[in-house]
Amino acid sequence: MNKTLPQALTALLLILSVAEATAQVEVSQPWVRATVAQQKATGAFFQLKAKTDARLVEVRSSVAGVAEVHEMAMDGAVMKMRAVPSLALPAGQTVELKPGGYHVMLMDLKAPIKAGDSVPLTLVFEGADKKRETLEIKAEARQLGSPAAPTMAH
Ligand SMILES: [Cu+2]
Repeated sequence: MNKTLPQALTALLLILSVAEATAQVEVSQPWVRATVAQQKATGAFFQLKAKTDARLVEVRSSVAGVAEVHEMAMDGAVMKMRAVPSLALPAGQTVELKPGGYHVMLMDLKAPIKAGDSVPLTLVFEGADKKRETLEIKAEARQLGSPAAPTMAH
């Protein structure tokens, strides 16, 4: 009897610490740029903060056939974007995905994304120990800028 309670407590603490360990990366302010008719690609943006060194290695969404992490880079005088295999998330540092910077490209959209829509995103993170963690989030679609604004070219 004397032994079982501490054992139960130890087991409980273990469960609690495991539960805490699963939330390694915090996602805040997720949003997706709403699209206009015929637009087949758009960007998803959010802030990431990892407790320990991690990487964003994969993004999926049921609204898009393809989802990639992109970076913007100057190619001569032209700003271009390209896919990156993963995005480093140094421990404790906020990494912002935003227009003009890193972003998640949602391509091959199955339907237009209207302002106010809730867009499901699945983010896969990999820790320094190679363990993977999957996070499901919802990003609100927002209309930014005019529809006539040039769309990002790939
Ligand atoms: Cu892009």
